Amino acid sequence: MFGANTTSPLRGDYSRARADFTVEQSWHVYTEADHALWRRLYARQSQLVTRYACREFADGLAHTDCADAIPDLAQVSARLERASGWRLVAVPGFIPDDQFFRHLAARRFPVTVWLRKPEEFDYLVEPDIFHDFFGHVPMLFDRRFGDFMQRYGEQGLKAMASGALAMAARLYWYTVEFGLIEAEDGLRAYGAGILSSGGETPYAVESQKPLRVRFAMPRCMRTRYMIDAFQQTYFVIRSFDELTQALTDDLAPLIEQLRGEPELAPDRLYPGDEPVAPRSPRLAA
Ligand code: HBI
Ligand code: FE
Repeated sequence: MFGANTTSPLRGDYSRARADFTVEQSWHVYTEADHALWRRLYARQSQLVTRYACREFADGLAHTDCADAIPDLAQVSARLERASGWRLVAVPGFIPDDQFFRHLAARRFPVTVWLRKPEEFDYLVEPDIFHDFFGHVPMLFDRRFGDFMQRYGEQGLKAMASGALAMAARLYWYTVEFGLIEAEDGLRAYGAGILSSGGETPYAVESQKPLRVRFAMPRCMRTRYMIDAFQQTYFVIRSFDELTQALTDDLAPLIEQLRGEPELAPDRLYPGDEPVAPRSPRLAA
């Protein structure tokens, strides 16, 4: 009994996972140190949102109401379900691709329960609750974006069955994780990998270093990516309808067409690319 509330949820504890890889969040198990670290992470990232995130992300973040403590997933899930028909489920970490796709196809977003250590404040390779929640949940309050995610889950299952998982994963990577949008008020981020990273948020929108290319499905699905450094290429959409539209049709014919094509490098432009300029650091609200 004296041991209660002294240990945080264990990283990668799959021992209690159900067949669909969900677990109980066990919110009471987070320590005061965990909540304090969350507040620091939230404070840093939320301050970047006005300047760098798209409107949909900013609106969604306000709905999450999670500045002061690690969120109770069941509570946010109930609000989210009323807003967009999405729900949140708790998972121990990375789950198998087919299970991940199945959750998305059913409008359930898997959120990892454990929080990074203070020494991992700036970056970690695996998703933790800060990345999964702060990065992904705001956009799920947007019904159109939610529709895209659901379709991605459905098409991802089919792509997997036809041996094209890599192409589906690249589409996810360059949109859901690292997507940029050219909004009315300039270039902004909507990708969770960008918006959960203090360093990559200004980099993705303003730096002269990376390439920015107008989003096109075949280009994006052929491009390799790195998981342990800032991206070298970002793909820019004009509207979220463009994404939903891209997945309206069956992906299978495109996948068949691309199957024999070579992969593209993440650090160069190719014929047909439409470059997009970074946002000037001097402008912008
Ligand atoms: N599991 N928890 C979790 N989070 C992910 O983002 C994730 C996953 N399993 C598989 C997976 N992603 C990939 O299939 C997709 O990114 C394509
Ligand atoms: Fe993610």
